[in-house]
Amino acid sequence: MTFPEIPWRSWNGPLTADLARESGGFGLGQVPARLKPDATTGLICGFCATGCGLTAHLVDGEAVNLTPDPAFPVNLGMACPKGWEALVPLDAPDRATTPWLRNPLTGVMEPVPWTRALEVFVSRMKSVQQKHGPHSIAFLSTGQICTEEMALLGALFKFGMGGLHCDSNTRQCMATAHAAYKQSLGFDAPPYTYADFEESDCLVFVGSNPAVAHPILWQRVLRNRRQPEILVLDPRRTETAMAATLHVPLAPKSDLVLLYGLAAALIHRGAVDRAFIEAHTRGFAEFEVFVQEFTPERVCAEAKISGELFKTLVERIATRARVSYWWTMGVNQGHEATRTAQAIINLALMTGQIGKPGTGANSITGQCNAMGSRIFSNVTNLFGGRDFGNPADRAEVESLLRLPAGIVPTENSWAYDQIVDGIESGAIRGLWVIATNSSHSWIQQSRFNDLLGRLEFLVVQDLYTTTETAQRADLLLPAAGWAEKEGTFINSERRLGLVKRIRRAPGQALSDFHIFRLVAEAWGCSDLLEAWRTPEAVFELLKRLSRGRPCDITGIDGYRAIDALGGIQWPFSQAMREGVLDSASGALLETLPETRVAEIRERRLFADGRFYTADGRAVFHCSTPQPVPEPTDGHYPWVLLTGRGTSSQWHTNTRTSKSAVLRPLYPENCYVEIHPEDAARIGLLPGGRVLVRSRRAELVADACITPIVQPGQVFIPMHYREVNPLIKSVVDPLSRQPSYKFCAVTLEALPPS
Ligand SMILES: Nc1nc2c(c(=O)[nH]1)N[C@H]1C(S)=C(S)[C@@H](COP(=O)(O)OP(=O)(O)OC[C@H]3O[C@@H](n4cnc5c(=O)[nH]c(N)nc54)[C@H](O)[C@@H]3O)O[C@H]1N2
Ligand SMILES: Nc1nc2c(c(=O)[nH]1)N[C@H]1C(S)=C(S)[C@@H](COP(=O)(O)OP(=O)(O)OC[C@H]3O[C@@H](n4cnc5c(=O)[nH]c(N)nc54)[C@H](O)[C@@H]3O)O[C@H]1N2
Ligand code: SF4
Ligand SMILES: [Mo]
Repeated sequence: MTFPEIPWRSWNGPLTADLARESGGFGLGQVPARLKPDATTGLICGFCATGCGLTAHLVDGEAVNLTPDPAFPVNLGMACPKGWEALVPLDAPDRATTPWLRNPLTGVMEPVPWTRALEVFVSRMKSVQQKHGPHSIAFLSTGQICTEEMALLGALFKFGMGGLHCDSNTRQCMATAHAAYKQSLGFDAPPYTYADFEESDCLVFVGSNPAVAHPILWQRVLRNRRQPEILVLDPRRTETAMAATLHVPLAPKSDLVLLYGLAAALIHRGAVDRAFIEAHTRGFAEFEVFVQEFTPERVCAEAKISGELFKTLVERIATRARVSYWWTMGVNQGHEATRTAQAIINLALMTGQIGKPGTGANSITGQCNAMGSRIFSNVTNLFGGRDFGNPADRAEVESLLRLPAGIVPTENSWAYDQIVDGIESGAIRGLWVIATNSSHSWIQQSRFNDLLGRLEFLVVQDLYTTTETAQRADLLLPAAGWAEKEGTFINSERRLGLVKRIRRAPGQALSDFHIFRLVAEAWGCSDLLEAWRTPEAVFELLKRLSRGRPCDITGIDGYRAIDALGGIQWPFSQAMREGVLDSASGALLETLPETRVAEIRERRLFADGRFYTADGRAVFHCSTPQPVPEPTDGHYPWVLLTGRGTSSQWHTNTRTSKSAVLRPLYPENCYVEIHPEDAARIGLLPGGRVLVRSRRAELVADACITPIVQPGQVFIPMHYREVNPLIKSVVDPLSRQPSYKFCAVTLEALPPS
C-alpha cells in the first residue's frame, strides 16, 4: 500500500453508512424518525445494464436511502441486492477525496491540489507526445460512466488532444455483440424490449446466467404466463439451468458446432420461414449448404451431449410459436465469439423469429452504460455508430459538431489488446485509465501489470485509492460516482435513463464530466469544446449526431422527457414525438389511448422486416469452427471457466465489497467449483483447498465441491483478483473481445488452511 492513511472526513456524518446499518440496508420503513425523508426522486441504478428505476429518498436534497420504483417499466418495483445497497459504496473510507501524485523520489503517493494535478497531467502527457509522437498516449475507459461523459472524453482525446488509440472496457464485455449485430443487421441494434421475456413461448439462453447476473430480468422471465420452455445452453448447471425446462450441458466452446447443427436440423425438419428469408435476408442459400455437414452425430460428439437431448432441443425450438434467443458472456467471450453470436442471429432470421412479440436474437448487455459506450463514446466507432474510415461520416460529424474540417482521425483506434501490445512495443508510453480496474479485470493479468511498469506516465481516474490499478498510478484523479453527478445511461433494451445528482461527492472529488472539462482547459483545447459545457448541452449534441441514424433520439425533449416517461428507448425521432409528447412537460399526452402509450413505452425493432443494411436485408454469416487455442492435455487436463459468482458481487468488487449487507452474501475468499468425481480423483477433502495452475500462473482457492460443474471442468468467479493471471491472452479476431472462459489448468489438493 503506497498511499499513506489519511483520515477521511464524511461530509454528512451519520446519515450514510451508519444509516444503512441501522436500517439493515433493506427498506425505508426502518429509517429513524429524525431522518424521515422529505422528498423523493427517481434515477437509474448504476450497476448492470438491466437499468432498474430506483426511488431516492431525500433529506434536505441528499439521498438517505433507495427503494425500487414500482412504476418503472423495467423493474416493476423490484431490485437486486446491489441496487438496494447502491448508496453505501459512495461512503467508503477509501474514497479518493483529493488528487494524488506519486513522489518520484520516495515512490509514495502524496495529496496535491487540482491545479497541480492538471498541470502535471498536461505537461507529462504532452512531453510523452513530443518525445514519441502524438499517438503515444492512450486511454482505457468504461461502460460505467454517463454517455455525456464518454462522449466528451472521446471528443477531447481525439479532437482536442491529438490522440488516436483508446478503447473502453466494453471490449471485455460487448464488443462481440456489437460486431455481430453490425455485420448481420447493419447496426449494433439489440432488437428486443423486456416485455419479450414475458411474451415468449420458448426462451433459449446461450452462455447466460440471468438468475445471478441479471436477476431482475430473470424475474421478468418468471412473470411469463405462457408456460414457456426455458432452454439453457451452458456447460455448468447454473441457477438458471436448474430452473430451466431443459439444460444442455454442452462442452465449453462447442457452441458454434451445436448452433450450426441446430440450424441444419431445423432446416431438415422444414421448421424455417422461407417467406421471411426470401423477403428480408441475404445469404441463406450458401448458409443452408454450409450447415449440412453439421450432422446430429457430429454435434453430439463435439458438444458431448446425447442424441436424445439434441433431438429434444430441436423439437422444442421447432414446435413453439414464439422463440427468443438470449446470449451473454458464454458467447461473447470466446475465440470465435462473433461467429457464435451470428449463429444465434442466423437461427432467428431463418425462422422469422425477429421483430415480433416474444422473439429475437437478443444480446443481454453487461455494464449499466455499455450501450452508451457502443454508440456514443467515439472510441472505436465514430459518434452515432459511424466509421472513422468513411470520409462522408467524418465530414458529417465535423459539420454537425462545427469542428474544423479534417480534425476527425481517418484511422481506427487500436483495440484494448492492441493498446496493451503497444505498451509492450514502446508505441504507447502514456496511459489514462478511467472507471475500469484493468489491473484486475484484463486478461493474462501478470503480463498486463508488468507492462504498466514500462509506461512513462499512468493516470487513473477512479472513486477509490485502493483499486489494483489506482495502486499503480503515477497520478490519481478522484472521481465522483454514480448519483453524485448527472447524465444518461442506455440499458440493454436501448432505453435511455437518467442519473441524477442526489449526493455531494466527498472532498474534492469531481464528476468525470467536470474532470474532462478541466483537462480540456488545461490542455488549451476548450475553445474547440465550447458547446460541450454541461451534460445536458452534450445530450443536445448527441441528439444532433443521432439524426437520421438507427439510434435517432432527436424526439427526446431533454432530460425532463426521459424522467417523465420512465426512460425512452431508441429510436425516438422527432417524427415519432409528434402528437405524442406534451411540449411543456415532456410527458405522454393524456389523450393517448392505452395501447398507444404501451407501444411507446415498450418498443422492439424490425417489426417491418427492414434491417439497417444498405438493401434493408439481414445477412447470414458463418465460418468453419476453429479448435480452442489452448486445449486440455495430459499436463493441464481441466478446463477453467470463469464468470459471475453471486448477485452481490460486482466485477472487481471495488464497490460491492464496501457494503456490510452485501459482504455476508458471498464467500470472502477465492473459491473454485469442482465436481465431486474430480475432487475424489485429486484426493480433495471437504473444507480443503485447491492449487489451480495454468501455463501462466497459479492460485490457491477454497474448494467448493459441487455437481454444478461437470467432471473435467472447474469454475472460478471473476470477482477474485487471483484468477485473471491464469488466463491466456486470446481474443476473437473479429471483435477483439478476450476469451475469458476457457483455459487449460491442472489441480492439486491442499489441506484446509
Ligand atoms: N452480480 C453481478 N451481476 C452482473 C455482473 C457482475 O459482476 N455481478 N456483471 C455484469 C456484466 S458487465 C456482464 S457482461 C454480465 C455477464 O452475465 P453472464 O454472461 O450471464 O455471466 P457469466 O457468469 O460471465 O457467464 C454466463 C455463463 O457462461 C457460461 N459459459 C462459460 N463458457 C461457456 C461456453 O463455452 N458456452 C456456453 N454456452 N456457456 C459458457 C458460464 O458457465 C456462465 O454460467 O453480468 C452483468 N451482471
Ligand atoms: N476472468 C474473467 N474476467 C473478466 C470477465 C469474466 O467473465 N471473467 N468479465 C469481463 C467483463 S464482461 C467486464 S465488464 C469487466 C469488468 O471489469 P472492470 O470494468 O475493470 O471492473 P469494475 O470493478 O466494474 O471496475 C470499474 C472501476 O471504475 C470505478 N468507478 C465506478 N464508478 C465510477 C465513476 O463514475 N467514475 C470513475 N472514474 N470511476 C468509477 C470503480 O471503483 C472500479 O475501480 O471484467 C472482465 N473480466
Ligand atoms: S438488476 Fe442491475 S440495474 Fe437492477 S438493481 Fe440489480 S444491479 Fe441494479
Ligand atoms: Mo461485462
